[in-house]
Amino acid sequence: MLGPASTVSTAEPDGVEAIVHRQYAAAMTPSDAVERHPWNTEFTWVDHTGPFRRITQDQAEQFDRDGFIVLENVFTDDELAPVIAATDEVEARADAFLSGQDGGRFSIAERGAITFGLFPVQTQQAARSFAAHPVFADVCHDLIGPDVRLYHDQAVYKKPEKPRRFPWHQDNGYTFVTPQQYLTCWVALTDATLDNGCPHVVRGLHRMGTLQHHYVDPLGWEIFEDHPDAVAAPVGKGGIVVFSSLSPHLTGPNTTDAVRKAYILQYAPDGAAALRGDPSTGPAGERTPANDPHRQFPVLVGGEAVAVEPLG
Ligand SMILES: O=C(O)CCC(=O)C(=O)O
Repeated sequence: MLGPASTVSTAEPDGVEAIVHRQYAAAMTPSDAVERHPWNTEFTWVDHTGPFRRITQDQAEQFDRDGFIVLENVFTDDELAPVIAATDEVEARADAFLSGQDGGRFSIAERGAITFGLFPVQTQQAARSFAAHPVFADVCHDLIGPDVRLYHDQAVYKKPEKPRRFPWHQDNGYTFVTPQQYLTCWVALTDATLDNGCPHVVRGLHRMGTLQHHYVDPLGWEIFEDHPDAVAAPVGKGGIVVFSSLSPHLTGPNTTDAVRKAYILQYAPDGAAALRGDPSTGPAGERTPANDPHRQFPVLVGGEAVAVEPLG
C-alpha cells in the first residue's frame, strides 16, 4: 500500500512518481495528512509469523495489515459480572472525584461525558484475575512475545448526557513508550455499537510508528479530524477489539440513553519504558521502566502464563 507518508514528502518527485504523488495529495485533505512523532526516528513494523495460540493466521495477517482484529464472544456474562462490578466501583470513585472539580471536569474526563476509572487491578481482585486471563496471555504470546507485562488498565465509560467523540489518536501518542508497539485489548462490558461509541480504526497507519499529535481541548490528543481509511469496529458485550498502541483509533459519541462501558487492558513487552520530556524541544530526558509491581505485573514469562499475586 502506498501510505500517506508519501504525501508528506517535501521533495517534488518527477515522472510517474509525480502523478502518483499528486493523486494521493489530492485524495488527502490537509486534516488527514500525517507526520511522525519527533522521537519516532527508526521504527519498523515487524509482521507476526506464529506459531499462534489463540488467533488464526488470517487474524494475524489482518492485525499486521489493518492494525486491529475483533474477537467476538470471548467472555460470558457470568465471567464478566464480577469484572463489571469491579470497574463500576472504580468508576464510581472517579465520578465522585469529578463531582468535586470545577465544571465536573479534570483533563479530558468530564461528568456526563466520559470517565476514566484508573487501574482497577490495584484495588479489585476480579480485575486482577481478569487481566491475567488465559485469553490475554495467549493473545500477548501471539502478538507481543514471550515476556509480557500489563502496562496500563482503565475502565472507560461513555455517558449519554453529553455525547462526545474521543478523537483520532494512537495510545503511544499519549505517553511515548519504547518499544513503540504494545497491545491494547478493548473489552466491551456492554455492546459497543455505532450509536453508543464503539471504536473506529484507521487501517495501515500503525506501520509508520508513532505519529505527531496536537491537543484539542477538551477532547484530548488528536492526529487528524478524519481519515479515508477509517473503519468502524463494533463489538458485542464480551468481545475484544485488539489493536496496536500505534493504531489510530477513536470512539464515537454515545447518542443512546445508556452508559457504554469498556475495560481497556494494555500489555507491553517486559523491559518497556515510558519516555518523558517535551518532544518539541529535543530528545526524551527520562525513562521510566513500566514495571510497577502493584499494577504492571508479568502475565507471560518465557512464553508461559504466570499467576498474578492476589491483593494483600
Ligand atoms: O473507550 C473509549 O471511549 C476511548 C478510550 C480510548 O481510546 C483510550 O483510552 O485510548
